[in-house]
Amino acid sequence: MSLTLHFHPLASYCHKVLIALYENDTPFAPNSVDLSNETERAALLKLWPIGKFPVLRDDARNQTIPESTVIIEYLDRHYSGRTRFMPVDVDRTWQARLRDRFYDLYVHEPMQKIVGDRLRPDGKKDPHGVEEATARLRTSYRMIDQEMATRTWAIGDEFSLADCAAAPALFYANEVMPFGESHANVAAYFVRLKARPSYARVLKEAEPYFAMFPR
Ligand SMILES: N[C@@H](CCC(=O)N[C@@H](CS)C(=O)NCC(=O)O)C(=O)O
Repeated sequence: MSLTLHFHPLASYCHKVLIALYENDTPFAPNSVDLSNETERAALLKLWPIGKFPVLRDDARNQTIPESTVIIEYLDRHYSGRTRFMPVDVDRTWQARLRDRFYDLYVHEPMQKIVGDRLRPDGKKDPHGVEEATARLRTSYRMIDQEMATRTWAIGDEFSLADCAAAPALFYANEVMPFGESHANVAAYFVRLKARPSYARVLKEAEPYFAMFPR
């Protein structure tokens, strides 16, 4: 098999790439990495010294691709299928990239800040950072709620890279700061995402690991 995905079944950015792989039934070998295992961590660092997953290895093209957004763009170009993640229309392309950046930087990142703080030992917590992250999430929910009032998917009628980014970001953000009844359009969009077979499969496979999530 040409493609290997180095990932963890609970990791949100890995979910983003799994959605893209499952959308098109792209064949790949999954390699689950336990970062607390020194050998497995060293192997990941060898591939990508930053030490974060997902990382895609493509033996057929002799390429190692880190970063979820870049992996999805790579899959779209070299292993394309029925779902295209990057729209062909140039204006739709930048809109997909913008929404992808938005969900990564302004939903996923503050969510990770809040979750990460829960894992910090006493005396090393960062309440000010968590306050800033909470405020950022609040703004993002408001923006998403407005735009999803008239859209099915993140950029309109077609599922794209941006929806792969949105699903795991919203899933875990909702765990740390529920959308609530005041964000009905965010909640309805999230229901659509969860009903998408690719993401439903990701969540099902992650289920046995959810107990590891710091609630
Ligand atoms: N910008 C990266 C972020 C990847 C990332 O934050 N991955 C997390 C898992 S969701 C990770 O590897 N965490 C382990 C660590 O930072 O040590 C991407 O889009 O792939």
